[in-house]
Amino acid sequence: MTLLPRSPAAKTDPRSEVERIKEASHFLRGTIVAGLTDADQVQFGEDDANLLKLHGVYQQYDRDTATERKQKGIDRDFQFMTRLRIAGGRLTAAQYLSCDGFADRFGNGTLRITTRQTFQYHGVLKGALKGLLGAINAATLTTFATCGDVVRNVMAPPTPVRSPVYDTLNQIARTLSARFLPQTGAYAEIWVDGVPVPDDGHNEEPLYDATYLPRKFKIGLATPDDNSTDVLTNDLAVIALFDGNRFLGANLAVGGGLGLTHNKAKTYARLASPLLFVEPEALGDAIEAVIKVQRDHGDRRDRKHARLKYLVAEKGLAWIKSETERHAGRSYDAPRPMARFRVPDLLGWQAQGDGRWFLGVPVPSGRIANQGERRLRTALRLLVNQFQPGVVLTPTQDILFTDLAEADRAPLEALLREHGVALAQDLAPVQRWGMACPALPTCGLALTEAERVREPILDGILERLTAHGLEHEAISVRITGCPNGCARPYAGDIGLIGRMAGTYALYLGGNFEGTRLSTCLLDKVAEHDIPRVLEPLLRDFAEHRQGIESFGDYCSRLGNRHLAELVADSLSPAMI
Ligand code: SRM
Ligand code: SF4
Repeated sequence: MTLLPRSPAAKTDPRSEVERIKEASHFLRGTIVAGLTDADQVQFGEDDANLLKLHGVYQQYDRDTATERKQKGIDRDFQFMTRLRIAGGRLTAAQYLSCDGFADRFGNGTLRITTRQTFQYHGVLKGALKGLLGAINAATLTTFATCGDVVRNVMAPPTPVRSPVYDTLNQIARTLSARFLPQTGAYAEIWVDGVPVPDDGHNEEPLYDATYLPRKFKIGLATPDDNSTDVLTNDLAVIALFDGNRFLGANLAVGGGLGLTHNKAKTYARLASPLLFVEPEALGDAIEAVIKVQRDHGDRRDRKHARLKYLVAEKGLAWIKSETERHAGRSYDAPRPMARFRVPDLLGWQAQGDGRWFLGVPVPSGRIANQGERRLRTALRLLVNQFQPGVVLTPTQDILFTDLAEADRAPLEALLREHGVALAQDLAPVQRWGMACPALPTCGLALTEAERVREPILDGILERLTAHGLEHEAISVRITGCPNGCARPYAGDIGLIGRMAGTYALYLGGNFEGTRLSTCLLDKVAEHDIPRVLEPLLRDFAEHRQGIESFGDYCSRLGNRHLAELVADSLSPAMI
């Protein structure tokens, strides 16, 4: 890939290269249009590849074939991942069917539900990008600002129970998502044939300015009764408080984020800390004020130190609050006391509260695909076509179909079964709650497999659980191909985090409610050793757990020293 020569001024600029690229891009235009029309190149130059992220497009290559191609002297097989923006994961039936159709027309024939409640396409070729993004926009959806240094897809509890509480949460998610969308005309110009805006120095971004934010900025919503979003892992967590159905306002918590680098203590996972309470009508302004604090003070020199979490940890909450108040021009109350977080299980059939039903269908690793006898993608397309349900994508990479009548239940279930789709009741809890990121072959940062080994790893753990009568235990295992934490592995009971080919760091002791992070017990466990290493812990848990404590709570209570003693006999020196 070509890297533009740096200007003399850039040599003395302490900011990261990405800052220069954003600033020079004329509000995200760069030379993307020229790159798109250059039929001789199957990829974009490095600067445009960086800018494309803000348009929701990631330049990738097929890592499965890269070595062989290199040996043959052929360049990598470049292709693109494209991510949608779907606030709170809500889609209409028509939008779902459009998205499904695009997978064949433009992608690799699969749709992937992400851990932030949206869809990704993989395997899109450069020549198909314009068609795909145009079609997505025609379906009243967008890919704009789903990657890069901006406010990302806003998460909200997927629970489709019909109540003023969930209506309010979804309304807030949609409003925030729209409010913090970049204002530049670049996206419309490039992908939906908008009218080009001349570069006359006009600032198209009143909030973000020419260099946007120092880093990605994630917002999630929850209530104490429903933390399906793992809300405290976001840069900014909005915890809405209700008195019955009356929205009282929200506690804002700041500085969550999971990405870290193995063995680099300066990088770490962190849960958001409560900052302030804000009334309903002032919520958007308070959030904007926090974004401005990060915009102005986040580290623009070192991208590994640029998330809001480092600012919060280093400057302290009092400083963040006073800067937020300065931007908002008012003071805020301290956060209000909250009940303990809970996380509902949304899979299977459940009443919606208005006489209708919703069905939660498990989607392993979020991959909606036809694989052998399991024709999940076909089944879901037929289901949506026939029953016209509402569709909700969940933070656990599953899918909910809403607004179904009692009479729909039997034929709908029969349709899924005819296509070999496993329903919630066919799976053990450990299989239902397991998550994995895409990792190989698409993710350029993957050190190991994740999605492709999820099933064998969970099967191995389930075997050991069953041996100790724990097969009905709700344990969440989260697997990632590197320590960036895309499947939130530090927030579950068991985190398996790619270390180097075939080996994983074992993290234990997070909790289901998302209020405690796990810690690293073992540094390098080979994939095939994972069930064997967990065995003594599961045995001890079955024998000595206190009351109904969860596996994560048990591990946290024992602490790493005690856990290490328990696993000592099953270790080889390489694992420690
Ligand atoms: Fe992520 C980068 C996939 C949720 C932390 N993430 C990536 C990239 C784009 C790789 C890259 O930069 O080249 C991955 C694309 C892989 C592929 O082939 O599709 C990728 N992240 C994903 C998804 C698809 C994983 C999934 O299993 O669904 C999730 C898409 C969410 C979305 O719809 O927007 C996804 N990523 C997350 C989460 C979880 C969350 O947000 O709830 C995290 C941890 C929370 C956080 O942000 O701290 C996460 N992704 C990262 C990081 C580490 C950021 C950091 O602060 O260090 C990176 C690397 C980076 O940004 O430099 C990353
Ligand atoms: Fe890629 Fe790492 Fe994220 Fe997995 S956790 S998708 S390997 S960046």
